[in-house]
Amino acid sequence: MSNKEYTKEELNSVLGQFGITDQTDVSRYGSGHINDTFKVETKRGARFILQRVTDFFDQEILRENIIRVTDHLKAKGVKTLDVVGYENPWRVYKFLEGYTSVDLITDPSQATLAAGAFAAFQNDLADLPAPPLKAVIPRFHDTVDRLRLLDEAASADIKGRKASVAAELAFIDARREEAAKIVNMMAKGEIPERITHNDTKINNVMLAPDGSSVVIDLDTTMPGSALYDFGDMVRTSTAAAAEDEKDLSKVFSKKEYFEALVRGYLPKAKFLTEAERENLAFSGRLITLTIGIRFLTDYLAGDTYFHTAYADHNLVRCRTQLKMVESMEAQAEEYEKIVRSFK
Ligand code: ADP
Ligand code: GN1
Ligand code: MG
Repeated sequence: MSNKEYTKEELNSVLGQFGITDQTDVSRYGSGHINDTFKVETKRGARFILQRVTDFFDQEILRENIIRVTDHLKAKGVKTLDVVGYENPWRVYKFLEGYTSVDLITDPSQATLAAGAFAAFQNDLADLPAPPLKAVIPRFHDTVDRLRLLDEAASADIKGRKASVAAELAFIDARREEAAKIVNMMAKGEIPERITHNDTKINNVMLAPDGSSVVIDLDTTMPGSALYDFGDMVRTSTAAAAEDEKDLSKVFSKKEYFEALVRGYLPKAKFLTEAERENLAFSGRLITLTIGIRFLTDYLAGDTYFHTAYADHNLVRCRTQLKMVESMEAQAEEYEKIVRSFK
């Protein structure tokens, strides 16, 4: 879906609902694929993030989850998103001054910091009082269900694109069995369900020069697996090139960054069970394949879910994900060894 256009009047009227009337500039911000995000500058100098939440989420559940999670973290003295106001489908956060997010890591220390931040996030939410957070998008990381949705989109083929993605479909088909591994282990109780972030891509953590960090984009914080969180860090933090790089020769997973991630994650993720630790390296391949499946599904279904900037953007993204899977498969033994070396 291309970014929706809003008139100045619409945005001013929304800001008015939140008591903000002295804005000097409201402009598109960040590179998130889901929500419509704006940076708001004001006369008094205060800055805000205004977001229009996607209609794909259950809005009421989302609002409740965000408020519970941010309140819980704040009560613990953990820096988190500061909610100025929340009126579905819009919300305003204070702008996190002094922090930046990156789409691509340029130094391994960023991977170490990000991994530590996401591990701490899981720790900090482990004692969130009952009831459990509800699922904003049910079966979000359920790879088996994601394959079912891909099959549906391929059979319907509403855009007539299926024939052109035969190679991508074959790549995915060859991995169907292993794609079910974690879903099956969770169903059998061999991998525990925890409160997890579920969208740990590198631009969802804001970093400051002094090494402090704030985990953002809390929309998918809900019951999940620590493996999916670690896996998405591997997908995005070990990437040598952008998620939409067209030159696939530039796309691979960097071992040095994988090691930096494990170094940041394991010391703070003492909660992991043996079965979780054993699947950390695998989880990178799995979640990368899953996101590849999701990009391809959206491409076949006519690009309705992820924001796209051009016609085959989702296909380009799918191809980088499959290339990343190949690269991680080629380094699987080395990645396993790195995880074991931190015991
Ligand atoms: P999406 O769900 O679409 O990815 P995000 O909540 O991740 O939306 O926001 C998109 C981007 O906006 C982030 O990657 C980050 O760069 C920036 N951002 C979000 N919240 C804040 C904030 N409170 N302060 C500063 N920047 C922010
Ligand atoms: C989306 O919202 P954003 O851009 O941080 C998506 C993730 C995908 C990611 C792929 C709620 O993340 O699941 O992994 O794009 N978020 C949602 O880049 O679907
Ligand atoms: Mg985001």
